Amino acid sequence: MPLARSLSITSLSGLEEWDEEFDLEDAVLFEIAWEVANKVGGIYTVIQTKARLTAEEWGENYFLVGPYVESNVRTQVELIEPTNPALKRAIDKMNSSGCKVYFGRWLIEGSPYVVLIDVAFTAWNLDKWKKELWDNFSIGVPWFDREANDAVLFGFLTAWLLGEYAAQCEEPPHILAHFHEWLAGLGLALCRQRQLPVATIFTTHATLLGRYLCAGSVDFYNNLADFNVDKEAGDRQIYHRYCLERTAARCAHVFTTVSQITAVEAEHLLKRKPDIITPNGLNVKKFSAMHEFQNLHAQSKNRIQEFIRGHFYGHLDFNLDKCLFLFIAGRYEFSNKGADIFLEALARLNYLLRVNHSDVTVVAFFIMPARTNNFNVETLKGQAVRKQLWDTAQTVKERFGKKLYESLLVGQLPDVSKMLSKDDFTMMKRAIFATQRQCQPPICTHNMLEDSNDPILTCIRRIGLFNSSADRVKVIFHPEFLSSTSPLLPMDYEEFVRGCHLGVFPSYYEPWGYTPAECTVMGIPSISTNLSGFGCFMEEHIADPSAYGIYILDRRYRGVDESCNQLTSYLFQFCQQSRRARIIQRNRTERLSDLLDWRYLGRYYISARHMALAKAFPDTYFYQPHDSDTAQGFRYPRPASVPPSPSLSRHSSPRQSEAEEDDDRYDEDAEAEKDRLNIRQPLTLPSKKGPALPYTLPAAGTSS
Ligand code: G6P
Ligand code: 1S3
Repeated sequence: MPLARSLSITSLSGLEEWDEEFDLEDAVLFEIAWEVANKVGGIYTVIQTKARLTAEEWGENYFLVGPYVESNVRTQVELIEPTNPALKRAIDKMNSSGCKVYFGRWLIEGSPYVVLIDVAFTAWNLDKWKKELWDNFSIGVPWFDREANDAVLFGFLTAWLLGEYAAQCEEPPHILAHFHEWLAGLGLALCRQRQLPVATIFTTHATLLGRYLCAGSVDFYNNLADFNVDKEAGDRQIYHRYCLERTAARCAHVFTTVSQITAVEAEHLLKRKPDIITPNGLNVKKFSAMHEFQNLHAQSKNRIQEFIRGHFYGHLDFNLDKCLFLFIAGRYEFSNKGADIFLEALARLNYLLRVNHSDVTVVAFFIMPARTNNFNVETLKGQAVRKQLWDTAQTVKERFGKKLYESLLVGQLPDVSKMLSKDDFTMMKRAIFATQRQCQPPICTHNMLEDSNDPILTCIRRIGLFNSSADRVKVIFHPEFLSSTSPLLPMDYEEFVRGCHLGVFPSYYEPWGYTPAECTVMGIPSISTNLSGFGCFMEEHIADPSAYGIYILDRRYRGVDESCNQLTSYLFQFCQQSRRARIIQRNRTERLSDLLDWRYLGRYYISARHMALAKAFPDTYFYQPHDSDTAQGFRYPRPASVPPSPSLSRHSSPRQSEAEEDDDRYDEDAEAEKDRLNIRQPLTLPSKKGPALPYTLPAAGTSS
């Protein structure tokens, strides 16, 4: 059986190269999550992007386990015969006992093997398994909770699979099973209760109780240590889910979470301190030409501008060249994701831009899926009107060109006054008349099912940002994820992000936060918070984050109003930057992408796996605790081109002197090179195997 025994990563500029020499022996890795080949939220991104590196390390011995969802399998998975003989026997045995278990390759980077289990097919076992759950764990799951029922079925089926696999192996196997989130956690608890030869890891990507408490009106971070967790879970009718989650966390050989802030939360709410923090990475795309991502920004921005031309038809009284595109995107959790303070800050920014007579216009997009019944007529009409104007211009241009050509053919300069006919003028006037509009350009692109009590729309009504001519800040709410096949804004999410100027994610509850990380690797600046895993991670590893276009809002030590003022001032400063300053800032942002690459961050997952193997099979594996206690951690220094004096570099936006702005000889590449050299020199790097993130309690903080 081919085995990948060590992994060598050498391609990270500025960051430490690393080798893993841990001998995996015959170990087999199963990674189990409800979001394997099944996109629901952020965990899908974790697993899908990490697969390539994990497959490189584990080769043929890596299997992802998830639920069988026919529509997903049709588009993402190639079903094949199981490659591993023991696994084949295990799957055959389960299938002959009334289960439906499939094996295939997931068609993503790394093409990992997947075992997909049809939980509905085995639903006839639900009552029996719920009784077993009650008898062994005293956890009762109510009949009406569909998601929890799925968690029970999935848990028993994955434990069955692992047990069956162990039974089918000729030699005593070394199985490592990594479970993600509460929906998969029961399988872990069952492995331990049945004493299977399985080393277990549980990763929580958010705690159930944390998410629920933050969404309410609770002062979460100031009271973390004081919550009566059983009561809080009971009050919110999630006690059984909470018990499943806490059991998995408590039973695991190794317990991990995605950030330090969630580690503290887990310690208080799940009553176990994580053994290691496993931050989320991404697959970073490297372009051969250094400025390619800048070109992509310009191309995507043009497409967003086209959309804006249609959306604001009849009211295009602002300069598109001076228009900045801001956006927030993600799961529609109004206050957890900070949409509330973003709107409030936009209202304040609108005021500031107006009183300062700024020529900048800001368009803020809200991309958060809500219940709708399709696009609304007014938005579709906008794009139709734009198209008609374009077609009219093309027709007139063609006629004009033909006359010009004919005149030149006979050796004459054309009589310009006769180049356009009466019909041409009529057609153009008709097209212009069609752009008349009695209403303001719409805020929302769709017909909302709960328009009157939708939180974003209600807030917009209160703060009065109605896309009027006088407003310097316009708002567009697109309550559906983006798609390149949309008739309205035909762009996929990545293209859209590239075309924007700034991502704004002022979350109150955000264990990690992929959205700002995705912005970073595309070279787009972003605003996150010191209550998000990403924000804290960047704050810890970059000396002057805002110089790199990573603005971190303080939501921990400030009240809501103060945070909102800080957000407003970040936005206002951003609006004051010149184009050149934005370009330089994007270059700096993009330079951080190695830090977020799985090829760098994957090491924490690797450490977690080694730790679990050594705990479960101490006779075979030995895990050398790293010297993280003494490691200083690494830090990107502030860019060399940022003036050292705080007075000159307030908030570190890359503002040049007037002379630089006007100086054609100002060499942006030289500036970039200077920064790069500076990054390489003074780094203090983490230990080789090091999950070196220190573990500290956050100081008591903000109120919600
Ligand atoms: C990229 C392109 C430039 C373009 C600029 C616009 O850097 O390479 O050609 O001028 O984007 O930047 P802005 O921040 O104004 O969208
Ligand atoms: C969770 O998804 P969410 O948006 O509900 O998991 C993600 C992946 O670990 C994480 O990035 C995010 O903060 C969590 O909240």
